[in-house]
Amino acid sequence: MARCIFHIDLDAFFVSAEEVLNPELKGKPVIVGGDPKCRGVVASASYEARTYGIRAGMPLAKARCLCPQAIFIRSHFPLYKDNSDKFIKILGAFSPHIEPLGLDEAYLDVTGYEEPYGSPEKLALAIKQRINKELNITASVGIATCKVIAKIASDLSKPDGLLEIVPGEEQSFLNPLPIAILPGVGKKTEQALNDMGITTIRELARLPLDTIKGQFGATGAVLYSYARGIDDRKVEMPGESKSISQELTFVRDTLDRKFIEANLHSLCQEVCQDLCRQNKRAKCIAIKLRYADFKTVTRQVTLKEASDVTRVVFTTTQQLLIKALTQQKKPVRLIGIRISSLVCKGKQLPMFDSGTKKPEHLDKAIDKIRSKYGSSAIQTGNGSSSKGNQGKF
Ligand code: TTP
Ligand code: MG
Repeated sequence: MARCIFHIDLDAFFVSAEEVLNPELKGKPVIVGGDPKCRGVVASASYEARTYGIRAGMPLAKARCLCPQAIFIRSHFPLYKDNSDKFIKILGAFSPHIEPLGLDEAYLDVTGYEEPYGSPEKLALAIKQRINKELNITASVGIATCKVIAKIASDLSKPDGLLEIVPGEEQSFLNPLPIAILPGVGKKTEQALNDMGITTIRELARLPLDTIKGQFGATGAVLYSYARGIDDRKVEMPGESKSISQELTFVRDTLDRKFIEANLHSLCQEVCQDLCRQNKRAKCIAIKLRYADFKTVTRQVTLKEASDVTRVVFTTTQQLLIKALTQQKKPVRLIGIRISSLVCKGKQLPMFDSGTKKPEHLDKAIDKIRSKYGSSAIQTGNGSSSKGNQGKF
């Protein structure tokens, strides 16, 4: 039996969440990402802003050049997380087979669950309406027999769209589309395919498996299937994260060690909070430094015992930082931290003496306060002067 897969993606998510709080923003070119005088990038652009050519990932300064009247807003992650949790909960009411991706999109396998609604389209409309009613945000839905086509369909239907590719129509839907629309075709692959004279999925689908595999290896085999509308991947909860990372670009390149350390401490707090939420400890700790000339170095150590204690993680990264700064005396543009080799915490280890437990208790108390009142609600001594644009390692 053919499967019925939905891909559901909220429209201009960060901007939409801001518009709910401030309806005056509606209908205007709005950009979430931060102050255009700073060096961040566009996280989300309203559809009005997109008419000026503004896209996610574009430097804010460039966005301002393209649309000087645009309204720029800083990101508010607790707000987006809250909306995201509600979004996933709504989807779970329609089918238990859910695969969230990022904050604002998910696959839903609704095979069999569409029957009470009369058709997949009617079920999709019910989901869209519920999201709109509860979150006041529009969503776009792609319906198909597999994930890759459902994803492309929802992308093409945006905003506030609904596009169903009925069984048997997969190839004719894909044929005229540009290759760049296929997941897995990045800039390099696109260029390599263009060099082979291939610009549409129809042309890609004509390539023999050996040719495409010879050129792109395992990715080639996947593209071969996708170009034919073949994708057997199940809708399933993603595996647990193997690492956690955070990074920060400073507003100005800096040599000020105390300032870098204070920001490093904030990043350590954030990753340790994430660790605690996942009930894990980390053994491997790494820092990343990008200098003003964009040269990037990483330094890593493995702890004797896995930890989720901010103080332990910070002290370790601080030592790595001092070593790196002593080796290269150049202004720093970006600092990042990544913790990996994550192990499940299980029950409390009996070996801890009360002195070791104290920082752990402190972390937990801080974590509780922050999850209730936001991450700026409480700071410890080191982390009071974060200035920059935060993202992933
Ligand atoms: P997307 O769903 O890719 O984008 P979007 O929801 O803003 O717009 P669309 O209508 O096209 O779906 O990403 C979801 C959110 O993730 C987005 O609102 C902000 C965040 N994000 C970033 O922070 N950086 C990025 O480069 C991208 C693509 C998204
Ligand atoms: Mg979206």
